[in-house]
Amino acid sequence: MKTVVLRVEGMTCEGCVRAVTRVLERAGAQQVQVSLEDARAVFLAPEEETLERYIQAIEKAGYHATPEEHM
Ligand SMILES: [Cu+2]
Repeated sequence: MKTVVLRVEGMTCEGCVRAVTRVLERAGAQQVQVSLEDARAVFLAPEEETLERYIQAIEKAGYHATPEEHM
C-alpha cells in the first residue's frame, strides 16, 4: 500500500468530510482521514492503483481534488 495525499477543495462542513470519506472508501481507499481544516484527504491505496480513480470519485461527489504528494 502507498500513502496518498489529496488536496480537496469545496468542503464546508463535517457533512462534506463524511461524504468525501465515504466516496474514497467506496473507491477502495483504506484508513481514510479527511481534514476540513487542512482541505486534505490522506489514505492508503494499493501500489498499482492510479490516483485518477480517487480524484474522479471526489469530483463526482461535487468537490475538487488535486494530488498533493504520494509516497
Ligand atoms: Cu458540507
